[in-house]
Amino acid sequence: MSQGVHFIIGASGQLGTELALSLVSKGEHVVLSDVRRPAHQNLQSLEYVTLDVRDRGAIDAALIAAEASHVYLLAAALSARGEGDPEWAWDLNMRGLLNIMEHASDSQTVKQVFWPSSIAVFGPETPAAAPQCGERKPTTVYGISKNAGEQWCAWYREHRGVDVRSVRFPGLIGHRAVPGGGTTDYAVDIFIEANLTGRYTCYLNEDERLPMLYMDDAVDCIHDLMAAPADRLKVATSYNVHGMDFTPAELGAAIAERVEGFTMDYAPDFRQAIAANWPDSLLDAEARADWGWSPKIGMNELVSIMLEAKKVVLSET
Ligand code: AKB
Repeated sequence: MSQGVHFIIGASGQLGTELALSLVSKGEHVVLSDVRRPAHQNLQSLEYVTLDVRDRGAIDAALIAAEASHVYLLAAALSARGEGDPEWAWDLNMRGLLNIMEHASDSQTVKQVFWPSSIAVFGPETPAAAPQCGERKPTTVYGISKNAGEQWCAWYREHRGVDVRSVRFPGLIGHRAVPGGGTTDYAVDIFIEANLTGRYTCYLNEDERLPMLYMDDAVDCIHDLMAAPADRLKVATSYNVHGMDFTPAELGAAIAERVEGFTMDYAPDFRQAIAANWPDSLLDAEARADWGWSPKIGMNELVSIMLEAKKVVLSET
């Protein structure tokens, strides 16, 4: 790995928690920041800074003090929550990104930035299996901000020499921290409820297929992309990365095979309309060719891992 200072913004969230745990396990120097302290017990003793990513002065001060070399900007308002407060979501997602890009443009210490985009950049006109260059007409505030963010990243790379790297994540499923505010969150909630109550009411239609990715593959994806030689990265915006895809009914059936008596019903809400505009799967040949993207976990292994790990989710978050 890099032997620098890895500064995670949004370190108390679902992906931030997992990335921090992984970097620590690799012996890296990690500094955490968020608007609330990390809940995971294994992160309690790490350096932590309370930071609002919209505050440029605070960003500059924290990154300089930490001598950050690698910045991971994971703080964001996700799709479902963003629709309830569009201006706040746009401000958080865009101001945060521009603050980091401006800082990185001027910094002598920041070498690389990671910023996640999302399947939310796609829209109803994108083919069900979304190509790397598929039509991007997002329908949510979150998707609009990710789409604009992809172009901003390309601009800062081209005009200011910022080494910013990015992928379009599908729904992320892990057991060391819970998600919040996303449309794909059902695929984590279902495991918690399967273990607690043996039943789950899904807010999406039973046949709403979405792309998903197991968290360890997502974290490896970040490590691999950050380690890739810059001259191998041909995509100017964000790389499609695909792990698996399934419908709520397929996931429920796989859980029912392992949890006796598990039942599921459906009460679709506003999140169904968001999901309906997203692709079923992502075509990720460019990520595979350019930097060796190769996920390991499919749906059946995921179900086994998540059911096995139930106590971790409930006790550590
Ligand atoms: C969401 O559901 O908003 C996120 C995403 C797909 O980016 N998980």
